Amino acid sequence: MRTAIGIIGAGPAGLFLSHLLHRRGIASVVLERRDRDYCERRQRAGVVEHGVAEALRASGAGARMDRDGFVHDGIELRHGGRGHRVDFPGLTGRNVLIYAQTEIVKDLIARRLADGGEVLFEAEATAIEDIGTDRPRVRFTRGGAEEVLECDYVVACDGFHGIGRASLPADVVRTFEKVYPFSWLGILADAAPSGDELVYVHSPRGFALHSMRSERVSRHYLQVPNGTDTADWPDERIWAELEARSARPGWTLNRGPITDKGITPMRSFVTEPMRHGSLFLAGDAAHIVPPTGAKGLNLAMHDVMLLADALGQWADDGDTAGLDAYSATALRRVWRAEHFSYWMTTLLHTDPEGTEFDRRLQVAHLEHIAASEAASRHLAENYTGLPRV
Ligand code: RFL
Ligand code: PHB
Repeated sequence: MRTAIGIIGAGPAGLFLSHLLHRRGIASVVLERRDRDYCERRQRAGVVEHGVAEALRASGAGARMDRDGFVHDGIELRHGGRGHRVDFPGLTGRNVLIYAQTEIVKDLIARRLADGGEVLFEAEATAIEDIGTDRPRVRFTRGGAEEVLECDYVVACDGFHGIGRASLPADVVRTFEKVYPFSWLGILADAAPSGDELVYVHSPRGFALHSMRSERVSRHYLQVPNGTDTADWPDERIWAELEARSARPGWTLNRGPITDKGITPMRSFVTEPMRHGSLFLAGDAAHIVPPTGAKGLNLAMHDVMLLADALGQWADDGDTAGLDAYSATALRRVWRAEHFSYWMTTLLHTDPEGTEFDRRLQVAHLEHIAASEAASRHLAENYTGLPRV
C-alpha cells in the first residue's frame, strides 16, 4: 500500500490532519488499532479553544459543533464558599466552546469517510522503518495479516502509549516529565449541569471540577489519590464528596444516574524534538499535560494545523522550510501550555505532601486573581488560547 502521508492514530490529531491534508489535495492513510465504535465512545476532553473552533469551522468540519456546542464566556474559580468569575470576552475578546472531543472525533470520522478518505480501523501499526530515508514504511497488522504502508512522511498521532515516540532514535531524543501525586476521578451523569459555566474548585479536601456535555448531561471530576480504584467510589460517595468540596451559598449540585466512571493520572511530559527524518510526532504522542488547563486536545489540534500548512508547502513546490521549522515552532506552544497546565494544577490541587504554608499560598494566589484584572487576564488569555506564542 502506498500513500503520501502515513498517519498513525484516529484520535483528534490524526483525523484532523488527514482532513486538512485532503482539503489541500494531499493523500493520506490513517491506521487505527481500535474499532470505530471504541474511538467514538472514548470520554475525554470537553473544552475547545477559540482558535481551534475557528480552524474546525474554516475546514468545513464545524457545523455540528456550532449547532450543539455551547459558547462559554467564562469560568468560576471557587474556594472557601466564594466564587470568582473570569470573564473571557471582557479580558481577551475570545471565548471557548464546550463540545466533547468524542463528538469532534465522530464528526471527523464521518467527514473523512464521506470524502472517500482511508481510515483503516483495527489496523495496528507495529513498526516504523527507514525514517532516515525519503521512503519510510509503516508495518501494520489487520485481520491477522501483516501489511506495509509506504509513504513520503509518517506522522505519529498515536497518543501517549503509541509506537511513534519510541521510533525516534534514542540518541537524538530528550524527554521531560513530571508526575503529580494525585489523579482525577471523572464521571458522566444524566443530570442537568449545576450552573451555566465550568466551576474549578479549590478545597482543603482536594480539587473538584464541574463541567457539562449537554443540557441533560453533567461531567464532574474529583481529585483522588494515585492508585484509586473506582470500586471504592460508589455513586453516593462521589456526590457527597462533590458537595462537600464545592458548597457555596445559593449553589446546588444536580444529581442523576452516573453512566461512566474513570480514573486519569496526572502527568506533564514533553518529547524533543518532535521530528526526526521523515517521522513527525503530533499530539499526545509528543506531549502530555494535566487536564486542569483543558489544553491537551487543543495542543494536538495546533500541532496538526502547523503540520498541514508545512506539508501543503512541501506538496505545492517542494519547499521543506515549514517542515524543518515544525518541531521548534510546535514546541514553543507546547511549553507555554505545559507551564499553564502546571500552574492551574498546582494552584488548585491539594498536594498530599504539602503543608499549611502551601495551602495559604494557594489561597493568596486565588485571592489575587479575584482582585487583579491583570492576574485574571493572564488566566483568561491562556485558557482561551493564545493566538500566537
Ligand atoms: P489520542 O486521542 O490518544 O489518539 C491516539 C490514537 O492512536 C491510536 N493508536 C494506534 N493506532 C494504530 N497503531 C498503533 N500502534 C496505535 N497506538 C495508538 C489510539 O487507539 C488512539 O485512537 O491522541 P491525540 O489525537 O493526540 O489527542 C489528544 C487528546 O486525546 C488529549 O490530549 C485530550 O483528551 C486531553 N484532555 C483534554 N484536552 C483538552 O484540550 N481539553 C480538555 O478539556 C481535556 N480534558 C483530557 C481531558 C484528557 C482526559 N483523559 C482521559 C486523559 C480530560 C480527561 C479526563
Ligand atoms: C471536561 O469537560 O471534560 C473538562 C473541562 C475542563 C477541563 C478538563 C476537562 O479542564
